[in-house]
Amino acid sequence: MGLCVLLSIAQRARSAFLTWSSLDPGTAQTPIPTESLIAFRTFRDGNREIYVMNADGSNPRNVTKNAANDNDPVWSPDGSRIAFSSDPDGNREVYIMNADGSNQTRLTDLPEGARSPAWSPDGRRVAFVETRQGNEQIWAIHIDGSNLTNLTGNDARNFSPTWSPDGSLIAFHSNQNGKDMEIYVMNADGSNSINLTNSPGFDGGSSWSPDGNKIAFHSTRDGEPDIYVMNADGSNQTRLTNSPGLDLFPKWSPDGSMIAFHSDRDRNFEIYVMNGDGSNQTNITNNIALDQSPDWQAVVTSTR
Ligand SMILES: [Ca+2]
Ligand SMILES: [Ca+2]
Ligand SMILES: [Ca+2]
Ligand SMILES: [Ca+2]
Repeated sequence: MGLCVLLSIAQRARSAFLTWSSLDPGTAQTPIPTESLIAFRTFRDGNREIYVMNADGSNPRNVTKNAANDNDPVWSPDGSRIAFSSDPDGNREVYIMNADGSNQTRLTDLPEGARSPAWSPDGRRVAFVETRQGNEQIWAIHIDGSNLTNLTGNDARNFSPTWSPDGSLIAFHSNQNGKDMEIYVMNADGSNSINLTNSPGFDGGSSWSPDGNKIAFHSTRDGEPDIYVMNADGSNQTRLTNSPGLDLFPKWSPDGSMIAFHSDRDRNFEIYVMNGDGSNQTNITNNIALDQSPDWQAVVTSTR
């Protein structure tokens, strides 16, 4: 029975990536897997909500549907749930819900609040940022609410955790060198923090490629925020976007061929997707409201 479910998921995932569409068939082909989903946050309904849309931008739907400020959506590794941050009872905490928005449940309960959840690849833990102003720390917690652990434990500001695909490492950005924000990688238990970037300006928003070989990130090293990519050891740092807008928070597609990010290059924030080499940058939201923080579903789930 379990094998049947696994086979079903594998077949559905495979068919998703064999089904392509093009947003502009008259010019360059931009293949986007139409059956995979992107979660994002938007202000189009008057307060921040988590939406889910097809990866070509079609069929956007509000899944949180509440009066609170819903932010930072991230898919569970099996694609069945979404972690996010929200403030329905006053301060911002990490929540988990089913992908259709049902069963919204608070995971953290910290006096200073929590945000920026990141799901571990084995689905058992969530890393997040505890928002103690000026001393933000990376923590991890089991999804049953147990084993709350401060992973950074330093005097610096630490943000945006993201797990390596094998679960052994967490990338984040921090000013722990006493200068400006740089991307660091530490062991998943918080030990052995290593600086991967060492450039003037803000480096952050890292996202690990599904094969573990690359990290996409944003940086202001060339003047204003753009998307970059580097090898996971920090070598070969390469610029992918060159727009006058704020290009931020890249996230890889599940097959590693594309990168989603948000940008205000067209004067309001939209979700864009591009090929992994920076070509074919395409606006997939096209909505006058603020659209930000995309996260690409890793696996197409069985509907059962
Ligand atoms: Ca809301
Ligand atoms: Ca820097
Ligand atoms: Ca830019
Ligand atoms: Ca928009």
